[in-house]
Amino acid sequence: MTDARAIEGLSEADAAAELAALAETLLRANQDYHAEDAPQLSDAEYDRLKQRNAAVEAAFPHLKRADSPSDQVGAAPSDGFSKVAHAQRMLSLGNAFDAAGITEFDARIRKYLGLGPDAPLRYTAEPKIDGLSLSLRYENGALVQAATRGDGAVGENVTANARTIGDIPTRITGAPELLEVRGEVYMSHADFAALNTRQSEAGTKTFANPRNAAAGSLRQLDPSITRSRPLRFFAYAWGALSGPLAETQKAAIDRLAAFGFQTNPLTVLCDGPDEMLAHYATIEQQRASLGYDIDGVVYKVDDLALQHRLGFRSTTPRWAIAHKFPAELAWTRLEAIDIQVGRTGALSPVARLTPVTVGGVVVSNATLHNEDYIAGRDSTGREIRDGKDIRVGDWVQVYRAGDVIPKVADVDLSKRPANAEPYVFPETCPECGSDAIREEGDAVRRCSGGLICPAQAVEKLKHFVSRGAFDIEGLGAKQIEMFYHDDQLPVRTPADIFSLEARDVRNLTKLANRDGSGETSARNLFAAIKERRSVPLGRVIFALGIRHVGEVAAADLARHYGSWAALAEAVDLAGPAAERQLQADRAEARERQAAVQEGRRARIKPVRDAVWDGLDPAAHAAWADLTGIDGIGVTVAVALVTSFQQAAERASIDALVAELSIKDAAAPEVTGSPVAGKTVVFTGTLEKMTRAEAKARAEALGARVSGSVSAKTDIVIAGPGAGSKARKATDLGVEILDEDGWLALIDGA
Ligand code: D41
Repeated sequence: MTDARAIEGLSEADAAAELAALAETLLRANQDYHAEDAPQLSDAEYDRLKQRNAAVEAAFPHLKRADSPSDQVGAAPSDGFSKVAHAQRMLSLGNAFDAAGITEFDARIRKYLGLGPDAPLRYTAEPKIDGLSLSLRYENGALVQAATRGDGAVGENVTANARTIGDIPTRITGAPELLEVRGEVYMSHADFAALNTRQSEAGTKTFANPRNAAAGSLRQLDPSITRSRPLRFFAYAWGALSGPLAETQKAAIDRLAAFGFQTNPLTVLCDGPDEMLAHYATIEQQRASLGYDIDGVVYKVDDLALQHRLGFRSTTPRWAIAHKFPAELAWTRLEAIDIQVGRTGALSPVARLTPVTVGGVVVSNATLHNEDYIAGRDSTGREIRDGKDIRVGDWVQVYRAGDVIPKVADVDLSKRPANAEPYVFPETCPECGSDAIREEGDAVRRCSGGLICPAQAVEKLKHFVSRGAFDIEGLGAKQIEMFYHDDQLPVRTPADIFSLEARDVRNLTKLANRDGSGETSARNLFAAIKERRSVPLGRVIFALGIRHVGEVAAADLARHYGSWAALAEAVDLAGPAAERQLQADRAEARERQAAVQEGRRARIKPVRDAVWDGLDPAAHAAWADLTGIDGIGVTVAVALVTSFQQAAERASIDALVAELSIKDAAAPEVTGSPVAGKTVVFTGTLEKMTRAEAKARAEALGARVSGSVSAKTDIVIAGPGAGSKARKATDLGVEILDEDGWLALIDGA
């Protein structure tokens, strides 16, 4: 069974039996290795069995098991849950905070779908339960797996615990063969109060709020403890499916109810923003008497075919939004203002407060944003809080909305101590002493020390190992601090993480005096690091911690360039152009000022264009291509290119890349797509769908959509009014299609 070719001729029954045996052996091996600290298999044998398992699964995909070793992306550590990859990503929800946010949501959807303001469009509206989301996998009606959301792609396996929850059926009838049900685990107010009473009588930990209690109860290693906790579950969505549930959201939810799930009784259909807002008001009125915490209302497009057309952007569906309830407030004393230095050098003032309960959570720190905010001004110099500044000793209002960091919102001057002094914002970095500089037009003062500044270096490393970035098990913020300051085995740059094991010739990592870690945790750490040597491109880009390059921009860049080599080449080529861009911005500012002084109209375009004269055309093209990526503005592009040009930064990036095997940004799994991997450009007017939908559809079929035509372009889709881009395509000999030609090409794909 060592030879993958032996799969030819393997019967289905034998394959199923072999997968069962492999699952048992490999899961056992994981246990031995990570938990029991007594490996029974050699690494080579383990790898061989894992490959065999993957080969059999590839030949018989329908036989893949719910507990397949391929999905065990991180082995169960002795002190945690095993990880499972969600068959379909668990998305998150975009937020709106007021009525305008909801009318904009509706307008955005209509625009995307090309619907006029009067075309009928229905939504569901339901309370947003304040619990934690869970995905339940049913195969042939049997509950086979329950996983927490985790980072959306990978969650924790809490199957044994989920089985103890009364609202979660272990068997359902009439459902598709494969069904992933998604919903929220929560605790009622009454059950929460009773639990806390029991806990305090037993002298054990009490919980701050029902949400924490639910999370703490679900994440118990001993399922009998979870069983003793009064958890509940509302179903509100689904993931992977072997057959459709219904044609509308509401009907699909009703089917989940028919399978035996609890669904929220306050779910209604609405004909547009007016009805949605009316239902929001109704739910808000009932909030206090519901008996469980909710933090807003969720709206979803009802028609599932439209949901499908709308799709999602990065991690949030375009067809749903959460309308959050207003934040909660409390007053307390400001005891001190501390300055924290972030990974991009930003000096952030943090309020240290006399602890106060805001909406069930004790708050002792809050953000003060920046120096203008403390002084009572916004970024344009206008007054905020009627110009009241904030001083140490003041009585301040703390504001908390959902999970976001609490902020100091207001100050009560009548309670200001007589000796309170205006706050003086530091002009040097409190961590490294370098000048802290505030650029024109930037609200933030930044440490100029770069990687010399320990705070910046540490924060960059923490970002590097965080969720969404490298997410290395056993290497969190605390361990990073420790390793950063370690003289014998220092980790000062991301590359140092990957050379840790090789450098650790004296087995320092295992010494018990390091945070109590012993042999096992050292080995687990090295295994976790090794596992991350192979990473998807988007994660690497995000992990670099470049200013303005968040997860969404990183994903956009990865999709556009496809490989690290292509990205690095383009960014290097674009180098000289970024400098011109900054010059052009400065030239424009000068021209505007001069025009005001001379009492004439500013001539922006010629002034800006002049700056680009004589630039290497390749640099110009690379810059146009980069800034033409949808979602990548000039700000992101400048930040990206300049960070690659800074010597210390670049050395750190190159050293890291040398340690990694970076996985190309895989085109989405699309079989039979005629445009997978192709670079396409839309230009001119499209008549059958909006530009946004065309782009999303092309990307879903594995194409890269670019904003500018170059030799790398495969197809230009030119509608009426197409101009220079179509001409350029002709010059370069790039294939040009009209909209119908494009639709015919992708038809049925
Ligand atoms: O009640 C909720 N907390 C709730 C959460 C809900 N009623 N519906 C939701 N729908 C979704 C999508 C549209 C992405 C399926 C959600 C969530 N998501 C959600 N909760 C936490 C992250 C995402």
